Amino acid sequence: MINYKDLFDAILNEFTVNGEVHKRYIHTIGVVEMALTLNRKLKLNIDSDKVFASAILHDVAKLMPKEEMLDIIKKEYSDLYEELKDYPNVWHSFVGAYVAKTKYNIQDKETLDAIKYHTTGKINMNNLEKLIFVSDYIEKITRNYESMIKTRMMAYKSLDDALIKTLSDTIEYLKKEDKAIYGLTLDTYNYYLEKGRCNVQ
Ligand code: DGI
Ligand code: FE
Ligand code: FE
Repeated sequence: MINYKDLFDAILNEFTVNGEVHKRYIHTIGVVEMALTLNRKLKLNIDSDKVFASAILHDVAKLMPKEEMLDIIKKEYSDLYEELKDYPNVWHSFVGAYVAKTKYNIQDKETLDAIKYHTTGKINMNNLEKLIFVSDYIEKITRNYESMIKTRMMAYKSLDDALIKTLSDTIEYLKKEDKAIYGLTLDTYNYYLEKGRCNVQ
């Protein structure tokens, strides 16, 4: 059973730094709002406790010091350490799943996986994973660039179309910024490149 108020309070506390509420908090509230809205509008029928918990906790590790994150990856994801170590932007999603489990007692595997893969995606995502991945990109409070507004309009009609657009925009952005693309992000992109793949569960 998820206690909504406890999680709201906890995340406000996570994202309050030196007495100031960090922008990450309002981004998180935006993701909660978007994920619950899309779940309803698209009639995905995903358990709302899972949607709420994965949305509110998706960036829970975002402000954790990098050394602390790397320590957790070394211990908890030792098999991924070598490949993950050069991709600090990706760490918070893996570490976030660990924090959700150990600090916030989330036991549901689907919720934990939606957090774990919210940055990279993965092949063969379920609807909850797709929902959190897309909502993270198009939430209304802090993501208001023109290209995202287009993706948002798309998402109100088709989660799969929005997923492909989110993936291609992310890859484009990383290329433009000359950033190395993590293997799992590329695998996800390649997997979903052919639109037909989206409906394979
Ligand atoms: O945590 P958020 O800012 O809400 O969003 P996010 O978790 O999707 O992504 C965080 C950052 O990670 C964003 O600047 C894009 C970057 N990122 C996503 N995939 C990859 C990546 N960076 C690298 N280097 N490689 C990736 O594959
Ligand atoms: Fe994130
Ligand atoms: Fe986010």
